[in-house]
Amino acid sequence: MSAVLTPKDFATATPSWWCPGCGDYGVLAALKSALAELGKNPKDVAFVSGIGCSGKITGYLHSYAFHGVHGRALPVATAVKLANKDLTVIAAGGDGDGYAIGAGHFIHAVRRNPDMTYIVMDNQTYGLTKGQSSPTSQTGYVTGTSPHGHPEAPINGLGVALAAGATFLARGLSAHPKQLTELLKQAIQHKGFSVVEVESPCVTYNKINTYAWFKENVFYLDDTHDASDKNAAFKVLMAEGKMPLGVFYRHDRATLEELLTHDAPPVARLALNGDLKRFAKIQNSYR
Ligand SMILES: Cc1ncc(C[n+]2csc(CCOP(=O)(O)OP(=O)(O)O)c2C)c(N)n1
Ligand code: SF4
Ligand SMILES: [Mg+2]
Repeated sequence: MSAVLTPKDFATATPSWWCPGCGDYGVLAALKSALAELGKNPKDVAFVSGIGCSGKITGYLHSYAFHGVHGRALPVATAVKLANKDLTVIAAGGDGDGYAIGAGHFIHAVRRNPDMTYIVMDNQTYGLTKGQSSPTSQTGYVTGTSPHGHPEAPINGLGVALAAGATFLARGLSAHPKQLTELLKQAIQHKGFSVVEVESPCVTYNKINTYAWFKENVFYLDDTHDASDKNAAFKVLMAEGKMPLGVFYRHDRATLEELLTHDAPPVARLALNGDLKRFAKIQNSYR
């Protein structure tokens, strides 16, 4: 591996299962660029994902990786961070993974503020299971399970996170690699829990939120937005109309690791020579 790392150093040989044109390719490319530009090494990165088309991303990024259970990426990633504080921990998953089945974990991870980055790959649908409605689907989205149109209003995931005590909130678009790389770099560098929601079109199932739709319906926050102002962040996140992109909020407070001050050795450094007889006895007591 060359001394100066490039995005290629973060590539795996795994053939992609994503459909041609899927927005998730843009997320992967931007993440590789961000890690290379930050001078990270694959051995210093642990990448955890949920289940979904989005969750496959861990297979395509050369790093330590755990492709886990639907909606459960964040507790796993938090444990990885607590056991190995020197690792750069990144978690990723879909809008269903993070805002539906994993919503409870999402709120509490935000509240606990472990130092890691969470990427919500938002395609406004359940891609892997063939295009059902998700918590971010637009009202009226017609799917196999909502033939008369999805009746619910979309959730405001970043607004929820701000209310839960978020310390870094951003939104990007997978079709804008330069801007997305910059957002991901800032998120990874932030000390605390960074949420980056990336609009990542599902070209196969979502015929509403297409690349053309995003072109017409997004705008970038300009210099007048003060990302240290929580009320300003709320205002811009709650506003009706076009979807804002950029960094909404940035705030410093103690991380989960800093608050856990006991001096137990990291789990990763414990010898695997436990008392197996005692372990069996404990297990048997629960039969
Ligand atoms: C516990 C559990 N419930 C349901 C499923 C079925 N399932 C797999 S992926 C998925 C939703 C995927 O949507 P999303 O998280 O938005 O990811 P995408 O495929 O759109 O990237 C569901 C419901 C599962 N694998 N595990
Ligand atoms: S089904 Fe949609 S989200 Fe899944 S790989 Fe294909 S385009 Fe991407
Ligand atoms: Mg999805």
